[in-house]
Amino acid sequence: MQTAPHFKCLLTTIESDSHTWNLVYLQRFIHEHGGLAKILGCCVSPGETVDAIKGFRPDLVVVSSVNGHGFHQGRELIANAVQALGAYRPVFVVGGKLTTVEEDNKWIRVDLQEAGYDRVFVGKSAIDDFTLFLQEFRQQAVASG
Ligand code: B12
Repeated sequence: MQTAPHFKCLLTTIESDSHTWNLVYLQRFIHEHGGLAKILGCCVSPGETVDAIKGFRPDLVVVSSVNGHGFHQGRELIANAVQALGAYRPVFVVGGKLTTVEEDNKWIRVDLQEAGYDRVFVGKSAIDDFTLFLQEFRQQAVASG
């Protein structure tokens, strides 16, 4: 039996990224963890993401990128969003293959969290870490009604 989703998620990417199977995968994954995930599309400008956040009012925004430009354009995106959204602030996470040098990904996490993301999921443990994150996110959503 299908249960109603416990939280709303907007699934977006950066302006240069035309990959789509990462988005489809994550949509199914978030659905399996109790969320309703709307895919905005590929090659999305920061302005389009901000407009969609204002319209859809998600609890969670997931930025996924695999083309190697996610680190720089992901920073642009969060800077735009923080400035444009004001007091309304959904949880923002970013992940995927964000640079071409991901062996050393600690600095990527630190930098993007300083830029404004709540969590950054990169490297081999990305999906395992995201699973735990989604389990906690769902529990909090259920607890807050
Ligand atoms: C298919 C593909 C394409 C297709 C995309 C078609 C489509 N409709 O999506 C086409 C041919 C268009 C393409 C183009 C390009 N591609 Co391409 N592509 C691939 C390929 C072969 C598979 C990607 C895929 O669909 N995987 C399946 C999905 C389900 O997995 P995924 O994308 O890896 O996502 C997983 C994780 O990354 C992670 N994840 C992703 N996002 C997030 C977010 C969060 C929050 C979390 C937790 C996890 C997470 O979870 C997903 C599931 O495990 C990969 C190589 C590979 N084998 O991975 C290269 C690859 C992604 N492409 C690459 C490149 C460089 C390009 C091009 C620049 C090539 C070129 N010179 O033109 C262009 C860029 C186009 C653009 N503007 O973005 C590089 C990226 C390099 C990097 N980041 O270091 C890769 C890795 C190939 C390589 N080894 O060099 N590509």
